[in-house]
Amino acid sequence: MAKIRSAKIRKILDSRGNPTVEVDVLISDGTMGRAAAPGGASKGTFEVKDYPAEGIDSGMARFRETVIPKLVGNDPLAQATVDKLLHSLDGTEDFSFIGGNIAIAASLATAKAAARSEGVELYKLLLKNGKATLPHPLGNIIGGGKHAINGTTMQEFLSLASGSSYSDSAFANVTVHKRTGELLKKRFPNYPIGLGDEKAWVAALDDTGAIEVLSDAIAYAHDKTGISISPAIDLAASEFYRDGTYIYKDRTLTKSGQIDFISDLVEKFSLRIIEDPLEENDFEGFAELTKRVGKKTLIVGDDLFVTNKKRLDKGIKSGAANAVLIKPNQIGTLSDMIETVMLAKKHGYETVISHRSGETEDSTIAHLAVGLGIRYIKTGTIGGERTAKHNELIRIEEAERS
Ligand code: 2PG
Ligand code: MG
Repeated sequence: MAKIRSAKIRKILDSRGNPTVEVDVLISDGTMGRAAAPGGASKGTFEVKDYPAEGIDSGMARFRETVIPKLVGNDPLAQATVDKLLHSLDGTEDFSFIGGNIAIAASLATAKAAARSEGVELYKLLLKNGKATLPHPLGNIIGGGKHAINGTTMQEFLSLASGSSYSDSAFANVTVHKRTGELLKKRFPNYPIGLGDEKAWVAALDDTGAIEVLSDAIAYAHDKTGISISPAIDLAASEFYRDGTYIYKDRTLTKSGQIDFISDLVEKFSLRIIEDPLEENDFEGFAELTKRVGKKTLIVGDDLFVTNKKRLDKGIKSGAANAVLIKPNQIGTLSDMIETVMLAKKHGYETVISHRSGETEDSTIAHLAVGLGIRYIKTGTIGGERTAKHNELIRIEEAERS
């Protein structure tokens, strides 16, 4: 049986230039697994802590001193055992001793090492004997919130392409992105237009204006490609919620005003996916909105559920949302993440795996999407750290066809 021989941790740059971590897990048979953690900007309050309060360096030192010696000797295929070990050596509820980003990098590096050692791709190891299905890409087209300076109030305006292949869908989203750039140039001939953290367009639009431009670009891309494409939004509403109100540049809404506003947007623009339309504590508001528009659209909990099984369970019991966003570093281990995906599936909740706004070239979420049969992947449209995931999915699709 192959065993973990050693592990290494290093500090690397993420796409914003912020420090993040990468872990290598080395196996006795000479193989290795490597995984890097991403970083969020609009983080949910209930996520595990990405690093200890003392900082990334102290998390790395604790990992070297406390975790690596105990990882050595474990079977890399025993993912649950390794993940339990990470929890017990950390010793806190929220990974605040070693840091959730360090835990997830170690957990995913172990999974990748196990796959290497078995001579298979990670998605195959996770699939076991199941059939591989590629997800649908959800690409960020226009951005604001915490991902852009002076952008829209809502964080993301996305395009969801459902072509007959992953590759066609990813390129259809690119067509929407390119067309949006042209439309913005026409609309603001005398203003500079740029890209935000996830390479979505940033312009002087209000939120409804952004959905209008997105819808025009989608209509154009549909005509060009013949692929069915729908608009979607991630409000990241906790970021503009203050004292019971949602504060936009052009309006301030109460909770019921917010629910009406979103319901109207669903009707008017046929939005297919709406993420975090209400603040992260408002299970009741999520339930009300789900009752109103949940038959037509997916209401996704990101900051609401933070990939946490207990919070998802609370949502299921109260009818809050009908889909969950899955971000591995929100919960800290692959085993925890899988439990949340399984719980969602058991109760008919849709699953959307997601990048973070600060990313690396690591493409593990592409494998998790296919390996766990996750229906959608939100991982940007363009930009190297985003295309790393698309291109890996294109490779997986090719391997599954041949
Ligand atoms: C989100 C994510 C990714 P962040 O809110 O869904 O788009 O943003 O990583 O900043 O939390
Ligand atoms: Mg979100």
